[in-house]
Amino acid sequence: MSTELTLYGYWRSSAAYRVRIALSLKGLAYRQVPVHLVKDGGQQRAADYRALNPQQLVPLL
Ligand SMILES: N[C@@H](CCC(=O)N[C@@H](CS)C(=O)NCC(=O)O)C(=O)O
Repeated sequence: MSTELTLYGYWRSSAAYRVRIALSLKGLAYRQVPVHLVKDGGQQRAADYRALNPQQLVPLL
């Protein structure tokens, strides 16, 4: 069984950076989806992201 990991993050987010480090140390492949925390008033507040993560924070794995 294989699971595709998706990391929603922002390049300046230290919390997302820590998850990238952990995934790298584990050797896990993942795809990244950028969530811009400033653009458009913060894409973490957009309805489509809020549906994925009601906390409206990155990272989301
Ligand atoms: N305890 C959370 C912290 C997540 C967090 O604070 N993320 C910040 C970026 S580092 C964020 O999404 N901020 C967006 C906002 O406050 O609207 C975690 O470790 O995942």
